[in-house]
Formats: sequence, structure tokens, C-alpha cells
Amino acid sequence: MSSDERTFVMVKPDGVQRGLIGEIVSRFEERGLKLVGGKFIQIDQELAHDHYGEHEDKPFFDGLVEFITSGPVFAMVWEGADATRQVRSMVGETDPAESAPGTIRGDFGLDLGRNVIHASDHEDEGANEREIDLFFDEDELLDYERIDEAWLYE
Ligand code: D4T
Repeated sequence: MSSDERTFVMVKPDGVQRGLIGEIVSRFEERGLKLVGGKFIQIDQELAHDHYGEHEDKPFFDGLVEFITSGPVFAMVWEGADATRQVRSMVGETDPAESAPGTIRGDFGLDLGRNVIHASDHEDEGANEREIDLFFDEDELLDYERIDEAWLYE
């Protein structure tokens, strides 16, 4: 299996305000995933509409845009074997109330509209590439080796 799959992850404004960036980054680091990009930004209306375009007709769309633009977010790209699916399984269900303990949303959230983190959908083929392109320039993604790589993969 390829160990260089890249996936897009973002600590949402609630996660930033609640001081969860470090905890969330630690979980992915400890799992063995490699951070290849990261930026602390405030999402504007245009980026919010591009990112959540698929939900434009949903009743929760305006609230979602208001929330995601309400404060800084920490956007990241993580790399590793089967990264998209593994990250989604660590994140939990969309609704924290349905998320198992041990997942990020299951440990840190209670409400669907404040679900702490975003991660690209592994069932949506193009989601990763689209979201990475939306948030990062190519030269903001770094190629390097982690010193423990030989111990992470057979
Ligand atoms: P994101 O995209 O934020 O990682 O969440 P998911 O991939 O897990 O879920 P999603 O795209 O279906 O939902 C996007 C975002 O909208 C919020 N939401 C969702 C909401 O406020 N009310 C709702 O009824 C739904 C379905 C939560 C996540």
C-alpha cells in the first residue's frame, strides 16, 4: 500500500477556541501520520462558499458559513498509508453525539454544529485533492522523511 497518500484536515473555530489544536495534532503524529503542510488562517466568505459548496441548498448552510468564518482555523495536510480513511476513522461521525469514545468528535464534542474538526471524506473520490488545492499552494507542502518511518511500515 502506498504510504504517501495525502489528506486534508482542519481544526474548526470551536476546536481552536477550546485549545484543542495540540491534542489533535498529537493524535495524528502519534498514529504515525506525517504532517506535510499546516497554516493558521481565518476563512473568508469566498473560501467558505467554495469549501462547503456541496451544502449550499441545505437549511444549515448559512449557519455553517457563519461558524466556519467566525474565528481562526488550523488547516493541515497529513500523509501516510490509507491516510484519508484512517483519519476519518479517528475523527468519528459527522455528529459528535453518534461518535464513539476514542474518536476526536466522540471525545471532544456534543453538538452537530460544533464538531471540532473537518477531514476530507474518504467516500468522495476527489475530495482530498480538491480541498488541498483550495487551501494550499503546491510549494507549501513539504517532502521529508520522518526518522521513525522505517519503524512505521514493514
Ligand atoms: P465536515 O465536512 O465539516 O468535516 O463534516 P462531515 O464531512 O463529517 O459532514 P458533512 O460534510 O455532511 O457536513 C458538513 C458540516 O455541516 C455541519 N452540519 C451537517 C450541520 O451543522 N447540520 C447538519 O444537519 C449536517 C448534516 C456539520 C458538518
